[in-house]
Amino acid sequence: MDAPKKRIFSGIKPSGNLTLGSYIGAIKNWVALQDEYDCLYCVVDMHAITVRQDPALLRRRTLEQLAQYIACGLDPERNIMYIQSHVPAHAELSWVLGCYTMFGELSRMTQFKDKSRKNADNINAGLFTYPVLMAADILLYQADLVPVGEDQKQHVEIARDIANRFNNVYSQTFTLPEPFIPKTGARVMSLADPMSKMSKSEQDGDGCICLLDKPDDIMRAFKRAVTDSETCVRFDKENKPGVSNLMTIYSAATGKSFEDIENEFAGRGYGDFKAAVGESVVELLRPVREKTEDLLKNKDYLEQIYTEGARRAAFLASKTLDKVYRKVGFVKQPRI
Ligand code: AQP
Repeated sequence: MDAPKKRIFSGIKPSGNLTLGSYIGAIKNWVALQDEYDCLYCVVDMHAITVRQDPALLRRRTLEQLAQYIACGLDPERNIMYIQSHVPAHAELSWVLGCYTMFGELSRMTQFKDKSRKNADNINAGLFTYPVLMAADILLYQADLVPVGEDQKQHVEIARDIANRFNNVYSQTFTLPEPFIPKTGARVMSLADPMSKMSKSEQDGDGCICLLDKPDDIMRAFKRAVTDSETCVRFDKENKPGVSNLMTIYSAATGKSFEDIENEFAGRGYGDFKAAVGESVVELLRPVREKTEDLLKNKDYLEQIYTEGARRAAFLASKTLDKVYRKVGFVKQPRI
C-alpha cells in the first residue's frame, strides 16, 4: 500500500491585490506541490483584519483571491480551497493555543514589530496574537509542511514550539510542522526600492506588480525599475539589489538560470534587460488575468468551490478540535 501523502497548509491574507511576490514566493510553488501532497490552500481573511480593511473591498478581494488561486493553476478538486472565516475551528483552536503561548515569544516576532511600526495608531491585540491564529491554521490540519517565504519562517517555528509544548503536556496531539522554503525566488523586492519586500498592502507607485495589472502598466513599471550606476547584468544581491531582483523575477518567469541570464545580456544595456524582464512578466501573467476575469463572471461557481472547500476543511478540523477539547478537559459538547 502507498504511504499516505504528506499534508500541506498555506494561505495568503487578502490585505491587498495579489502581487508578483505572492505568485513567485508562494502560489507558483503551491501549484508544483499539488500533485505530490495533500494540500489545503486558504484565503486567510481573519488575518487580514489585524490591519484596518474596508469591508466591501475585503469581501471583493477575498473572492478575487480565490479566483486567482484557480487561475494560477490550483485545482479545486485536488486541493481543499476555502475561506478561513468559513471554518470556525480556526478561531476556536486559536483561543486554546493562546493559553499555551508565552507573551515573551510573541513579543519577539519580527512581523509584529514591523507592522506595529507601520500601523502605530492601531497596534491591536490581533496583530500581537497573529502567530497563534497562524499556528491554529496549521495545526488544525496536522500539516507536515508549510510553504512560506523567508519572512514567515519565524511563524512556522513558533507554531512548532506551541505544538511541542501542548504535546508535552497532554501526549501526542499535533504533528510538528516544518517550513518549506523554495530554493529560488524566495523573496521578491519592490521595483522602486529593492531593499523592501514587494507587498500587497504597499501598492503605491511603480514598485509593485499585481497579478491583474494590464501589460502597459507592467512594462512601464519595469522600465522605471531601480537598478544601479553600472551597466552589467550580474547577480550580486548585496551590491546590485535592483538588478539581482530583476534577475530573480526573470528567472522565475522564464526558467532560465542566473548564468544564462548573465550571458544573454552580456554587453547589452539595462534598457534591453528591463524590457525583456517586463515582457516575460506580461506573458507569465496574461493567462492568469484572463482566467481570473472569466472566473469572476461566474460567482455561482466560486461559491460552489468555497462551500465545498469549507465542508472538507471543517470535517478535518473537527477531528483535531474534538481531540484538543477533550485533552484540555472540556465537557463533551452536546448536539445543539
Ligand atoms: N515579495 C514577496 N516575495 C516572496 N514571497 C512573498 N510573499 C508575499 N510577498 C512576497 C509570500 O506570500 C505568502 C503569503 O503572504 P501573506 O499575505 O500571508 O503575508 P505577507 O508575507 O505579509 O504578504 P504581503 O504581501 O507583504 O502582505 P501585507 O502587505 O498585507 O503584509 C507568504 O508565504 C509570503 O512569504
